[in-house]
Amino acid sequence: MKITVLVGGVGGAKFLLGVKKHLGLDPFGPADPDSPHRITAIVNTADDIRLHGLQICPDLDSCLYTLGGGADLVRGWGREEETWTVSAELAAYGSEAPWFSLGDKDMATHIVRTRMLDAGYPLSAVTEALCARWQPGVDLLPMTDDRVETHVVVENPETSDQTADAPGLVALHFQEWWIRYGAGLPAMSITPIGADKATPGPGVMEALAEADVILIAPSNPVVSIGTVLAVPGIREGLLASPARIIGVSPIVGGAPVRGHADACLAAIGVETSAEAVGRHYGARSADGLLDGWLVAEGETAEIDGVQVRQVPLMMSDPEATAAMVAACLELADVTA
Ligand code: FO1
Repeated sequence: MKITVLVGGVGGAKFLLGVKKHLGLDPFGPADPDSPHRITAIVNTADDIRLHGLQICPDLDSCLYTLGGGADLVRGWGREEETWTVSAELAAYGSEAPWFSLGDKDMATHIVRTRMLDAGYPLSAVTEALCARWQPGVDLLPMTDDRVETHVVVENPETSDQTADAPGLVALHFQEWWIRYGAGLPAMSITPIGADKATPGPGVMEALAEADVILIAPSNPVVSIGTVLAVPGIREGLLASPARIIGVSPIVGGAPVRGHADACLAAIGVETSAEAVGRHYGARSADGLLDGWLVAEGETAEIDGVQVRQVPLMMSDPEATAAMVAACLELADVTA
């Protein structure tokens, strides 16, 4: 069976653990060469940021480390048993973005990636090289090899007294809005800069066309899934695929399970509920994406043209997540 999954960072990586588990793979181990199954993740790259001369790809790295068994699953990003010596030294020098903590082990990934990018390798080739070490057990495909960067327009938080009466607006890199300000500044707009000129990365369109089922992970609908869909061609590739498309709600009990999806949804005028996000993705029969939509137990969602199922949605461990994946495949009427 070929399963293609659209993913962001933390939530997407945890969801992929469940996909591996459901297909009988060790969630934290390499692919089984004898397995008849193939998992392809189309990963958001619009969170990427260049800092200290290094290209950092948070969502790709969350997948790499989590699926390769090197992630700190409690913190949700970065490496396990991490130290922060270099980051502290950078801050001591007054270097840029001290609010963005870079672990010492994590730094090695960014140095290797940046050297390869500067040597002219596309992000997809770089990711393949990093996967040779980490063996994530799934094909990790950047949504595009082109530069796409989510920026958020907010009221200028740095108003000085002479601009107090007209603070004006400022565009922050997504990471600054997300980390430094905890997504606490109301976003006037959230834009994946460069998406309109980007093309799908190598293997992306094939992964959509050849899938037996396409899953939309419980990632941030705006800055993870929305940005993947913003790459011209990807939405069309989903709709043209013979595979059924099943999404999993990232909202449980009217709140994001993790992160600040509510602040992102507010920015695009979508209510923070499983039903509203399902309607936002839309029914495939009505120019949307979904054939099926998983919501948490006890929740309801009326979405014309979309089959909705209530299942436990807490990804507390790979087994629990595997049960969610099983529910997705059942809804898609495919069996592993
Ligand atoms: N998230 C934080 O909340 N604080 C950080 O200092 C931070 C640093 C960081 C460094 C590398 C990396 O790959 C991810 C990092 N993240 C941090 C998480 C990151 O903001 C998120 O993983 C995604 O970009 C949002 O889903």
